Amino acid sequence: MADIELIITNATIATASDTLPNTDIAISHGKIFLLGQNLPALFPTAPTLSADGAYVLPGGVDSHVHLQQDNSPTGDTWETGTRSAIAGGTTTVLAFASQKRTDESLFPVVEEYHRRARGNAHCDYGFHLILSNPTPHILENELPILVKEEGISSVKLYMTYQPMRLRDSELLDVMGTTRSLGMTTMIHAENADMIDWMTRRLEARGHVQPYAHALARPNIAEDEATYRALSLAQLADVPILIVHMSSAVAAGHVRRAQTKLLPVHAETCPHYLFFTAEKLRGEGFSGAMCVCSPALRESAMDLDAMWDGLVNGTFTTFSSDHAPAKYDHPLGKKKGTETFTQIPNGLPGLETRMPSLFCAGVLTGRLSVQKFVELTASNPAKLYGLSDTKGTIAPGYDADLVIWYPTPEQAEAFAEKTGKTTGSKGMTPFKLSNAMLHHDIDYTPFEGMEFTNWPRYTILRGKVVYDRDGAGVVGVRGDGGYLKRGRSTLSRPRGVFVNEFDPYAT
Ligand code: DUC
Ligand code: ZN
Ligand code: ZN
Repeated sequence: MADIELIITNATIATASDTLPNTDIAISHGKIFLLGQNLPALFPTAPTLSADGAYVLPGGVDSHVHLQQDNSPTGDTWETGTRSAIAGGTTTVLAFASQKRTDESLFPVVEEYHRRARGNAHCDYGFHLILSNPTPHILENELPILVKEEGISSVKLYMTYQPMRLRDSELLDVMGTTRSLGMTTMIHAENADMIDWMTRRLEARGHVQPYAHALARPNIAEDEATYRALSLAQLADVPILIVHMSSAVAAGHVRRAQTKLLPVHAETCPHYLFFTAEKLRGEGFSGAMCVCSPALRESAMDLDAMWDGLVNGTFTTFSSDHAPAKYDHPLGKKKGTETFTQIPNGLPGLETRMPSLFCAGVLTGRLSVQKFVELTASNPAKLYGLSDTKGTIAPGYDADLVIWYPTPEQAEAFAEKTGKTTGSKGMTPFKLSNAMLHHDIDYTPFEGMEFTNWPRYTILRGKVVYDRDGAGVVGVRGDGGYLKRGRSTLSRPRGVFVNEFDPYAT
């Protein structure tokens, strides 16, 4: 008889493709063992957890997270960041191991990030590499080893930020290597020279307040770089993902490329759904809290375009880009009191990513629950080489699960159908305050926003790690383990070139 450690009963399971009502989930050795009905009768001694009338969805996979990077001394640590992840229904994070321009080898970089994360994570994790000095030695000799032995199957490349930006020829060289190694290539697409040119002029005329950040990084800088990144990827015949997209025109470039069947993916983030640049005009210096790149956009039309892109498939993933800095700290946001150029870029959002989209998307009917699962868990798992263990609810997969309280309607439907009442009549809507969150940051851009739901339980490989109405975070640091990843199962090079010349032919 199988060793069943937990049975979740009466779940309404949703995956990226289906909804299965009234299903029990039996978990053994941290994996989903069996889905079925009346499973407690089969395994009478197994402990049970009721999901009467509630959705049970795959644990979130947040594929764009910055933790404990050198350039963010006041941000979250691996412990505090992953603690906030599980409290928001995320059970896997993919964060960055970041190479500095002066680093001649990636091995010490990766080892250092292992040291920071090891034994400290509340959820499972993997690393993307940020490449800012892609020497021929690194491309030819080191990346193949990191893919094979460390299971690091993705890189992020920057087209902006002087310390990290790569020239077009460097981007092409890296793409040639990632193509041959089957790595997923993430691109931060903004035109560095446009931004620098605007920044110099703004500062020279005394525009140094947080709001000038948005003026310095107009939509056109994202439009141009996105189109260029797509063109470079087409030339190199390499699949790419444009990260943290924020504007309608740039998303249109992606959409058209996808229509031409180019293997192009894109990501957007919560802050580009909910906030405009008006946030940067907050009282005094408070606009600094919402300084991020790309900048929040002026027009609500861009926000609508991001929602449309989630629904119509332009965006493959929905990630937090959690890259916080404390507000009231001389090395945090306050570093930029003299001029916006010194404000660290980035916002906290790991904990609020899943609940914000669940409430404003699924519960309002704007997004199907299947699409929610696809964007927040299944697609990031597939794109980043975790498709055999994470991102769905099926026998053999890791038992990473989130139980969402039933809404009042779900509770009522359950009662009508079964004659039983659910444990909850549905959550009372509440206004979020930073004190409710589990990160180590002194603000949230979602302060005061109404939430109609929040994960009730988060389960990591069969273990309850978050119990919202009980003791809160009940997991411990070290629960999370390192994930060696494989290659993307979403796309691969097409073997189609822009003319008769195959640039990879030997
Ligand atoms: N933009 C990035 O590219 N990374 C971290 C934070 C941000 O705002
Ligand atoms: Zn970026
Ligand atoms: Zn980022």
